[in-house]
Amino acid sequence: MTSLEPFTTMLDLEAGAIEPERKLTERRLGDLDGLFLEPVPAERAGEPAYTVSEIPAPVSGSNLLSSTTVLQPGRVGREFHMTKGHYHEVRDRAEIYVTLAGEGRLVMGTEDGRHQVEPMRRGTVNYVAGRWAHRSVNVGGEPLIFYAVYVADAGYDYGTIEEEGFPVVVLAGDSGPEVVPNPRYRK
Ligand code: PAN
Ligand code: ZN
Repeated sequence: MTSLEPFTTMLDLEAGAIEPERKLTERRLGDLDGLFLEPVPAERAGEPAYTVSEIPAPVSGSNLLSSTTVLQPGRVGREFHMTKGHYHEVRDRAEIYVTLAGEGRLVMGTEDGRHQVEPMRRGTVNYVAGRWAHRSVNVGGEPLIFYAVYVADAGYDYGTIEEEGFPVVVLAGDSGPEVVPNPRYRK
């Protein structure tokens, strides 16, 4: 068993920044090519999409990892900016998302084809149950910022979502965001 000494980190509740910053992952729109219904235009490949700033802990089923995600607003075609989305590699590992700013939708799906979409806005606490793949979608005009806490050995399975997608996608409609069946969903 890997245990830690107690420690404290500052989280900027407005900007999501973690102080001191330890592990920052940056994703650009080009990293998401193939996940949107439309290809990411070559001239937009370098556009920042989101950052994930993690509070590290040794990988084990008894430690907790946490991170803030800052997801920039925008669209590719009619589809809102989103994270790659993943199942946890250890399928039954759950997670909690606390939204600090912005407006989003948390799109979730199971391996047997069910889906659920939950709101994200300042103050929402989304419980992502084990075995549910999850993707955050920024449907607003400001960065969507949320703090996530998860079992440290959860891991990431991105490949299944890259191959199959989620059962639904979130598109900009005439009167706001619309959740519609994913025409490219492959089960
Ligand atoms: C989150 C996500 C983060 C970025 O910390 O990893 O929002 O999304 P992708 O990992 O799908 O690119 C989380 O769900 N961790 O388990
Ligand atoms: Zn996760």
